[in-house]
Amino acid sequence: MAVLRLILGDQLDPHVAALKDTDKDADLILIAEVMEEASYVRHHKKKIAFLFSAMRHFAAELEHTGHDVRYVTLDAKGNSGSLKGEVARALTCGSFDRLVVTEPGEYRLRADMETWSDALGLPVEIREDDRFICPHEDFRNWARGRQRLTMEYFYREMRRKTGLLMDGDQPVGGQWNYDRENRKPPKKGLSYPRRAACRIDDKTAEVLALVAERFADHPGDLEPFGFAVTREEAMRERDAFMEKALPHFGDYQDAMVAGEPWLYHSVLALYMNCGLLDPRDVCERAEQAWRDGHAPLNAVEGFIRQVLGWREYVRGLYWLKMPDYAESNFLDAQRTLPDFYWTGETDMACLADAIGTTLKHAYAHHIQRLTITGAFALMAGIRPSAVEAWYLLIYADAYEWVELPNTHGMALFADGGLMATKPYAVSGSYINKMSDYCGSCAYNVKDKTGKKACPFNYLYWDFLSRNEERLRDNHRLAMPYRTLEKMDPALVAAMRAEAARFLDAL
Ligand code: FAD
Ligand code: DLZ
Ligand code: SF4
Repeated sequence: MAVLRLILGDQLDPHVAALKDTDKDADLILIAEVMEEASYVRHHKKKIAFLFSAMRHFAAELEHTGHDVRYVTLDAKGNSGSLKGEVARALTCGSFDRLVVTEPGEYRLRADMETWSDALGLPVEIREDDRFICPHEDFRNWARGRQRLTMEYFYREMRRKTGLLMDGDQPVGGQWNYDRENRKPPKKGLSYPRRAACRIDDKTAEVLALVAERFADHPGDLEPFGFAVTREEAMRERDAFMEKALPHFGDYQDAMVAGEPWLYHSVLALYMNCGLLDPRDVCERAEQAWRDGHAPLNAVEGFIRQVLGWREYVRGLYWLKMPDYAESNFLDAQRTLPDFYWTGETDMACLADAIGTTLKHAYAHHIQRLTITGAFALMAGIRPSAVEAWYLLIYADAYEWVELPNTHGMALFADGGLMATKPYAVSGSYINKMSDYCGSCAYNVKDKTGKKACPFNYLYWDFLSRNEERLRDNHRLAMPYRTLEKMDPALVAAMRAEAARFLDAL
């Protein structure tokens, strides 16, 4: 009997679990553009266009290799609007003895799928997603009995397990971590590798027209559109990164430069997350670049730590802690998200650049997400669910398994420190050190009070003061709390008043 195999928009890999034992002569592969997935949050237009075009190209890739594919476009006649509805419609096209899917990356959809067997009246097999390097069971075993789930120890275990950057049982170069050599401020006159825009073929052009018409009210710029949408193009992007940007990846990992969205970052998360690139292969190629003498160890180790360490770690944490994880609000943050997150219109130059880039490209690099948009939301006390919805819909690489721990845990400290050892609150001086933003800002980064004072300054001290009871015992905040104690109480009161005025006006 035939098997119906459902492939989701972020599972565009011919080796994905649901396709492992496909009988090309009997089975049917279903891929569907559905309104439910495209609008459960108001995804950035470019994110929808990227996925729809990549889905259409993947269907063609499967057909080309002899698979029978049922591809449902968003505007196809009879499109039911939901994945379950499309499975139900596909089941009427033949005689199937079961549905096979790869587990989705979001809890809401996984929970829904658990009900499909009863609703559809046939067995539904949900297979583990082995595109991730750390299976659920291994992560659970690692986490069991640990008081703190420290990423660094997880990462070392992953290095040992995969043999990446290992010399027998020791890390190559004698150290696990080269961060001390990384994270330099941007130098004046640095030139950044140019990113080649991929060509717009007929499929992408059709999708762009569809998205312009059907998702006009979603945020973000649709064009210019330059993302890779085929495996081949994504591999070219991967190779260009390894050649041109990886050698400096570590050095300038935390740098921010106005008008330079990519710097030396890979811009590969969107391709790994939707299945166009394989994270193992990406790590192995980065290691090879070091072995070939093309990129230094601090850059390659820094990059592999992000993919093998952070990426696998947040995914493990998500599935270990969901669904309760999303519910906590350790700092009791209740404010609504400011309007400028949707427009980029603010006279704070750092936020204007990070949000402007985001709206234009559906991309911002990590340190902008963490220390600009994230730190502002943390210090302003924005409600976690509102911030999380924004991050989930606005980035082309965003799915809840990776977005939620990063936002809820790392940026907002809403989990009370399960993921991050301290809240990533930052004052203007940190932003000034790591970027060129402050020079062209309407505010003065040196001032703590007054009309021209940098909001990140008074928000920083107000945040620490406001949350003293909750955060005082965090040993990583001992120094700032000692500084706060020694500050002139009149200055603290003035900064808190400034912060209250600023927040009320948001
Ligand atoms: P690079 O800087 O080139 O890093 C290399 C790769 O490492 C990335 O492609 C990514 O796969 C991985 N990586 C790096 N940091 C992390 C991390 N903290 N967690 C998981 N993987 C990581 N990443 C997403 O893929 N999707 C998200 O929705 C997402 N939301 C985020 C929200 C917040 C608040 C923060 C602080 C971070 C978020 N990240 C997310 C992590 C990180 O910012 C992005 O992976 C990265 O910016 C993507 O750009 P890049 O491919 O150029 O990454
Ligand atoms: C993000 C997304 C969008 C915009 N549209 C679709 C779609 O039409 N069909 C589909 O199968 N998947 C889509 N996706 C990706 C899913 O939302 C993703 O598979 C789940 O969130 C689980 O990670
Ligand atoms: Fe941002 Fe303050 Fe610098 Fe302006 S002065 S760019 S608000 S950190």
